[in-house]
Amino acid sequence: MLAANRTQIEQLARRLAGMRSVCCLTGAGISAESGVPTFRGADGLWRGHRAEQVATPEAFARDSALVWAFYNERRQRLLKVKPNPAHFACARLQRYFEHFDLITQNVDGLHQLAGCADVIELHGNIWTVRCTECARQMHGRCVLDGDPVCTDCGALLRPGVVWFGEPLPTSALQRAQQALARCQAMLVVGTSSVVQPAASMAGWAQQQGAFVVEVNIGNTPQSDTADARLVGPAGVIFPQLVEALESTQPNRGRQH
Ligand code: BV8
Ligand code: ZN
Repeated sequence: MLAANRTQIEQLARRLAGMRSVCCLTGAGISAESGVPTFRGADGLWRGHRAEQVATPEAFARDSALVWAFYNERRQRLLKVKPNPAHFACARLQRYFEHFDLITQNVDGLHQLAGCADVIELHGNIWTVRCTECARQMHGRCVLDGDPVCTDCGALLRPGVVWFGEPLPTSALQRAQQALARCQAMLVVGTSSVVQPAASMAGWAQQQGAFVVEVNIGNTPQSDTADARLVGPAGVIFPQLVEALESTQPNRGRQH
């Protein structure tokens, strides 16, 4: 598979340059160059467990200490990582287009650290915890000790992420659907396109006429249906795409 070349990137930039509304769906691959392990890549196992086995309500009911160990280890690692050029390129795209909706499956908060606003977090955020009994919710970039309990009611706290088998937050899903309905192009970046309902979103966008571009280092179930593909690491390709866009119409940028 040939890596994307400059000509492909410039061709795509010319096509996107005149658009007003673009959306972007990101997955674990966009954080890979920050040193964050992906879910299904070679580094996707945690102590022999797959995420699907640990990131479930059943696993938490069965062994909350094991699940908290999984999340605390990820928190520990995430405290040390920084956004990479792909995250910063997303923030520049948000300033370039009149409407640029960023939808992410990631829970690492790196898009926000890179300056992206109004990030639509389909699967929640690893820095949020919520009470298993009352409505208490807290957010903080730190590692928690053991099984953390609620300061209001004393019940066990859980990670504020969406586990397998749990519905996505209604507000995030509605915002994503609005973004998909209005976008003229959709960039699908660094996702294996296997987790539902995120994996169906590019098809929804395409049905209403959006031009779908996949940015990935490999093949996915999405690859054959995408209208264009840029093969290679997002941290290399995305900044090149932004530079090509900005050189086609340098004075673009949303009027804040
Ligand atoms: C739900 C939070 C319904 C936790 C995560 C059909 C329809 C509907 C549901 C299902 C269905 N079939 C099965 C289901 C259930 C399930 C599902 O989809 N299972 C899969 C495994 C088949 N879906 C759900 O349970 C969802 N809920 O549908 O609810 C419902 C309704 C009402 C009432 C009850 C239930 C909830 C899913 C959310 C799960 N939570 N995360 C946590 O993070 O701890 S999902 C998890 O996977 C992460 O969020 C991750 O982002 C996401 C997707 O993975 P990817 O991001 O794509 O990462 P992956 O490693 O797979 O791939 C990385 C890609 O990057 C690769 O392609 C690689 O080539 C590429 N790459 C690597 N490096 C780079 C790169 N690309 C570019 N540059 C690089 N440098
Ligand atoms: Zn509580």
